[in-house]
Amino acid sequence: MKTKVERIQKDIEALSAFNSTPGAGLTRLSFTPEHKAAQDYLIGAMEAAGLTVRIDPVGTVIGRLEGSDPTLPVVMAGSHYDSVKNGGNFDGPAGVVMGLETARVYQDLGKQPKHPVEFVAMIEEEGTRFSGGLFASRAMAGRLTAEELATFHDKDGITTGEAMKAFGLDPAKLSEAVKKPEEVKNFIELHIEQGPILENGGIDVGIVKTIVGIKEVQVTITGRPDHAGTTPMDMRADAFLAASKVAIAANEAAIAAGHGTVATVGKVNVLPGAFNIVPGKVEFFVDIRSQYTECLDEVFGKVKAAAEAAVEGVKDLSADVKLMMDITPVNMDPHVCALMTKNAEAADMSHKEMLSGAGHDAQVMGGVTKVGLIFVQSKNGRSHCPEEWTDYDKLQKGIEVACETIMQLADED
Ligand code: HGY
Ligand code: MN
Ligand code: MN
Repeated sequence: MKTKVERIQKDIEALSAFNSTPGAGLTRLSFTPEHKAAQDYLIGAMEAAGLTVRIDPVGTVIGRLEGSDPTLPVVMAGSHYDSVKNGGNFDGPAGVVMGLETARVYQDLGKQPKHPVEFVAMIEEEGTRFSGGLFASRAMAGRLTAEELATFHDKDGITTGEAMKAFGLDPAKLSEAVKKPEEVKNFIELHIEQGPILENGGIDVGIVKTIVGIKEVQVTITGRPDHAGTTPMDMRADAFLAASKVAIAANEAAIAAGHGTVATVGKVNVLPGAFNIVPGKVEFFVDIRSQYTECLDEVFGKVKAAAEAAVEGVKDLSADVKLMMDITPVNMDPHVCALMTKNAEAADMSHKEMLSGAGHDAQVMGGVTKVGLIFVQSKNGRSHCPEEWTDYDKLQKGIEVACETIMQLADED
C-alpha cells in the first residue's frame, strides 16, 4: 500500500481533540473556536505535505498541489470537518484525512500530477449550527445566497453572515467561492458508510452509485399559550397538538411513498416549554429523503397539506412551512465508479455498489463536475453518535482506493 495507517490515525486523533463536548462525543460547530483550532491543524498538515494553502470566502481550506500543466482543470478531493452535536470522530474527517494522506503519498513519491489537485476541508456540511447544510459545497456550486447568510441563524440568533465576519471572513465575497464546471475535472470524496451493510457483508469498500435527494423542511406552528389547568380542551390553540399531527402525517407519507423513502422529525422546539402551559409555538424540522424526486415531492406535498389541515378552523392557530434545503438525488460518474472498482480489485479488496441514504458534499459538487464517493465500514453501522467508529486499517483500505483513483484521474488528458 502507498498509504500509511499511522499517519491516518494521527490525523483523526488530532482532529478529534478540537471538540466542545469532550467525553460526550464530538461537537465541532462552524465558525467556533473548535473550528478554528481544527482549521489551523489542517493548514499545518497541508503545508507539511507540500501543498499551497488558501481559505475560500466561506471558510473551505484548500491545499493545492500544482500540476505540470497549471492551466488544466483541477481534481478536487476531500470532505467536511464540522460535526453534528455529540457525534463521532469519523463523519467528515475520514474524507479530509483521505486528502491529506493522498497529498503525502504524492510527496513520498516525489510525483507531480498533470492536472492540479486540490484537497479540500469543508465546513457546515451538517448544518448543525445554522440549519443550512452542505454549505461549503453549495457555495462552490453557486447555490448559496446572500439572503441565506443574512437570515439563517443559530440558537442565539447569530446569523451565518455575522458568524462568518466574526471568524474573519467576508460574506460579501460569497460569489468568489463559486467554481465553474470548466475549472473542475472531478470531485472525489471518501466517507464512512454510517450504516451496517459493509460491515455485515465483510466488504472492504462501498462504491456509491447514487446519493439520495434531501428536503429539509422547517415547520412553525403558532398557537396561543394558556394555563394547562384552566383552559377547556375545546378552547385551546395547542401548537404541539397540531405539530404532532404533521409529524405523524410525514411518517405515514414516507411509508406510503415506499422505494426506501424516509422522513424524520429529529429537532423540535416547544415554546414556552413548561409542563403547565399549553404550547404557544412549536418549531420543528422534517427531514425527507429518497432516491426518487417524485417521492420527495409527494411527501413534501403531504407535509404541507397536513400543516394546513392541523390548524384549519382553530382560532389563533397558524402554520408556516419553509423549505430550508432542497437537494436532488445525484448519480455518481460512471467512469469514476469504474476506476474505483478497478482499483479495489487490483488491491484485492472486496467492494459493493451502494446507495447513500446520507447526504454528502459530493452530491452538490455533482452539479459542477464528475464525482465519485467511496464508503468505508462503520462499526455496528452507527454514526451521528459518540459510538461512531471505523477501524484504522479499514479506513486505510478506502483511502488507498481513493488515492489511486485520484492519481489516475489527475494524469488523464
Ligand atoms: O444528514 C446527512 O445525511 C449528513 O450527515 N449531513
Ligand atoms: Mn453527518
Ligand atoms: Mn458527513
